[in-house]
Amino acid sequence: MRTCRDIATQLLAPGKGILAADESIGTMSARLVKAGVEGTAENRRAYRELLATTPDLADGVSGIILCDETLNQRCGDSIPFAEALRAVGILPGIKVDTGAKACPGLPGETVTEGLDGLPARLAHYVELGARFAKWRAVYTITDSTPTPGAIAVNASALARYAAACQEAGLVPIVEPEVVMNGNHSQLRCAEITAAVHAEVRAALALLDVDPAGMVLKPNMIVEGADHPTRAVPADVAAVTGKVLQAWPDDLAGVAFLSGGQEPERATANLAALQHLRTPWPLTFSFGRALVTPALLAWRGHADRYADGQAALAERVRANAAAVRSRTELQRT
Ligand code: 5MM
Repeated sequence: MRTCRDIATQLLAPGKGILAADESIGTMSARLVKAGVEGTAENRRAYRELLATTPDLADGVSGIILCDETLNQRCGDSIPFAEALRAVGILPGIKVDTGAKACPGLPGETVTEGLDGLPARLAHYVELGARFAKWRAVYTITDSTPTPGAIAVNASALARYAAACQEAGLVPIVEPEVVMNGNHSQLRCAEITAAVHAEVRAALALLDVDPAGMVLKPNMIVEGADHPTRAVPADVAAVTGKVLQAWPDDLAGVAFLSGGQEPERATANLAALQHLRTPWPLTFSFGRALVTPALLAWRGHADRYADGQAALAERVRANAAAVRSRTELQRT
């Protein structure tokens, strides 16, 4: 358990966050194609190499979440990705779920799969150099969802994943994501997220998952993407803080997902969250809010490689600065 606690401490190093670059092959290919780049294994590898080799990335990034494909690929000069990251002081992580799949008995809802054979896969990922893992459960808000059944089965799977990770010496990132799709209010997002978290906490406790050896990756509490008004950062922080306060004091830390917010809004909300007095650090584990500007600046052009890296560096700098502001705020 000591190992997980130590790794979690490194992941949550002051002033740093986590880069989620673990899009599945289908998602990554679709995003490349949308940016005008062919969705091939080599282009997915080249794009991840662009991200991972961004100069001074370790100044603001403690860990990068990869997918299975990338963990088995090499940076251009033949070094496996995990080794290349560790050489620059970044912890390699691995997404170990196999995706949100239609849940039998719950029409229109999903359960995240990947538990079959998980201990053996985790042992293999440790051999490949991974030090932490990620599993994402997905909850969609409609008038009738998420149902208690979807909340229960996903919590159970998250807990079994987290317990297996800690037994394997990998820090589990536990990601229950209430997605922004829909026109729901911020209040409804808060109610649903609180219910989801309560079930996840209970499931983790039943399997004796050590809070100090895990990272919670929640959504910020915002209104649905189609809602007519937008909560300002101070409100997002206040409501998110209320939902999070039920987590135990010895939780290693909270690393938010960006969830489809524009990059600047995610950063502004992250900065506002630093005003909360919480027993755990609050940082970022953004995917799209960090990498979309980089992909759009690069678009597969060799002569725009540095532009892509500069775009990522700028988003990392802004989010790391937001997180660092906590130290100053807590001194006052
Ligand atoms: C990077 O995207 C991750 C994997 O997505 P798929 O398996 O669906 O392709 C995703 O889990 C991501 O880590 C989180 O949603 C956080 O990313 P955002 O973009 O919400 O910050």
